[in-house]
Amino acid sequence: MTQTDYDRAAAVTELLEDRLVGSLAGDAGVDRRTVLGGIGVAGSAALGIGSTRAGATPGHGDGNDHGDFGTVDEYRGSGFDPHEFLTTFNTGEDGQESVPQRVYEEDGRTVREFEFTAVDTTITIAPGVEFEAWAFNGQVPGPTIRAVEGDLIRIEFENLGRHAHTIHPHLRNLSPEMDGVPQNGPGVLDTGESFTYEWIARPAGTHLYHCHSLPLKEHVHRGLYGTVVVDPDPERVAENPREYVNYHGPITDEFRDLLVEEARTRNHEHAENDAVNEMVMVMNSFDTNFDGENEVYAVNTRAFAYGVGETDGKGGWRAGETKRPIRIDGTERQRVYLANTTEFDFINSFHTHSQFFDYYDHGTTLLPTSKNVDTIMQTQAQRGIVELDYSDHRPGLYMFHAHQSEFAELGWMSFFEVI
Ligand SMILES: [Cu+2]
Repeated sequence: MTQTDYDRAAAVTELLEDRLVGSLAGDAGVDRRTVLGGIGVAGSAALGIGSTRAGATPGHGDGNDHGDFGTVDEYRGSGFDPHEFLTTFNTGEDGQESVPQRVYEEDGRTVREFEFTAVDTTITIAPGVEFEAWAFNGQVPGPTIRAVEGDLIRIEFENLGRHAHTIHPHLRNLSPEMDGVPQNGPGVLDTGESFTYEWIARPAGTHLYHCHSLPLKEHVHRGLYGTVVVDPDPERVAENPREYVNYHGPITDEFRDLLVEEARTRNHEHAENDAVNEMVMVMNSFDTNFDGENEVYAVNTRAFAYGVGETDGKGGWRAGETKRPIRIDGTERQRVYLANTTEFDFINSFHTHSQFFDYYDHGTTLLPTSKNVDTIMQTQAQRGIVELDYSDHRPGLYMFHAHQSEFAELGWMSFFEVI
């Protein structure tokens, strides 16, 4: 890849980003200095507060009478980094500082315990463009939880936001009180209230959690969502191989071994997993003027975060450059845990240039549900696993993006940099 190619990619990214930021001029939360002067300084959140609160009021079912208990300023500038988020899995043993967590045995079962809060906060979704979010642990998307099939996920949840929230898991959960909906168990949790959710991690796959308070679309769109990655247990796969395949033929010993081997590569406690480069991509969107349509689209919140910024053309990025492609080792297998939390649009998509990939819908099978495709779509809350192999590609930049052209131009456009 030559200097020119990087320069061109940077120019395209910059053009799209400038156009996006320009198009938001006048919307809530946009820093006018950035719009007018092109200065990449985030600020002026105050511009957005009045109008976004007004936008939150109509039809609001969970009350807004808790005064100013909220923690608007607490997490501002916490420096959410889409690149860091991409590869951070909270397993109880390892994860983010903003997520207190621990792992221990209880009644013969592994418990992975996390402390979650819901807070009102301000997040940056493009240079100078801020969004008044409701967020788990101050970040959008919320922390990625990772467990092994059969583990107990225990979440001590405290609502520090101004609105009533819940955590609803997309897992096979047998206890109605743990479903995180208004009509069961604790129902919605008002400001200052706490509840401990317990879910068995099952089935294996890529799943979601999100707030289920009403109005639902606002509680989701404001940022209260995240993913739960459940790693398959190779021993269980050996005993119940049928549950992990979309295949009706005979299961030979060889086939069983193949499935067990695949399960090991998916399980973070097995050495085979180290050979796979794993990433979490949450496709999300933001309605910055609260008109019921999205103005900004992204993977992991920041528009064009994985675009091309200023480079030295030799594989080095300018110091402090937050916009950069996802650098991958071409010899490694690439695995993307992909989820769609886009509100207001029914479908989002994932398209790779110069590459075809395997896709595992919901990640619940160990055989691909789509093989050799370059585009897949996900409806709201759908998720899956994308597996990519760039081992025969020449080093350089390979674009991937939503193949709704509009989404790509409004932020959901990225590059892999194969090295
Ligand atoms: Cu909520």
